Amino acid sequence: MSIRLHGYPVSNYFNIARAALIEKAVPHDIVITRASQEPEFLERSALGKIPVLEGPDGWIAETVAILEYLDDKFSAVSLRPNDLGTRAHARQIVNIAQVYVEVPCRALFPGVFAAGSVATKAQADALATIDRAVAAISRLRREGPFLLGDELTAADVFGFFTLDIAQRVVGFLTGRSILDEAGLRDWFASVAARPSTVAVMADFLSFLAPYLAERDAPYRLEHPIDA
Ligand SMILES: N[C@@H](CCC(=O)N[C@@H](CS)C(=O)NCC(=O)O)C(=O)O
Repeated sequence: MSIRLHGYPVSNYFNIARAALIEKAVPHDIVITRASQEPEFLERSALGKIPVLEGPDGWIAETVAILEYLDDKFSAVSLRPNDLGTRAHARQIVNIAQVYVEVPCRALFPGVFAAGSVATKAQADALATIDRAVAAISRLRREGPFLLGDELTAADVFGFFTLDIAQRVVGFLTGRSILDEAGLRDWFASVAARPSTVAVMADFLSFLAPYLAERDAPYRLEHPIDA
């Protein structure tokens, strides 16, 4: 049975899983699906979230689980380094990116990617958590084009699509560039140039415009500090 990735190209998590499939050269199909709480979808994705992967071993949701499954199932190109210390650092960066960048950043989405707002204190707390996490990722970075040196790892794929969204959100709200402040711009450019990223970002941008219009969102694609 072939691999099918269900999700929507505006989703940073969907984009991570999709970029990993491309990097790993795993043949796959994309099924455009929105998150849903319908009973039928909850059978496939227990929280009703996207992405969810359909394959010979069943349905798998949660992006970290999808990435690890793909590396276990299709090991020819691995996004997990062989060196155990490096592997643990890659996992550490993925965790920091998800818990301390993506989650607080998502709390800011209502005032950026929708016509809502976020209380001043909640916004300040989220921004402080994001700043601390981006500084931590920068501190863990090693010399080379990728976060952990010369080899692309899951930390780069997860980090890129997480920091892309965070850069847009923080930039829109404050005018600051977290990539430049953390000295991560050259790393970001290395990952942005990969064919996997180019393909995934092309769909992200074309799906984002109608998504923003649908929600009457204040965010504009041509924001000056966007990558
Ligand atoms: N922890 C999940 C997060 C996935 C997630 O939040 N997906 C969003 C789209 S970017 C979603 O499905 N949101 C709908 C919802 O939360 O009900 C993962 O790693 O895949």
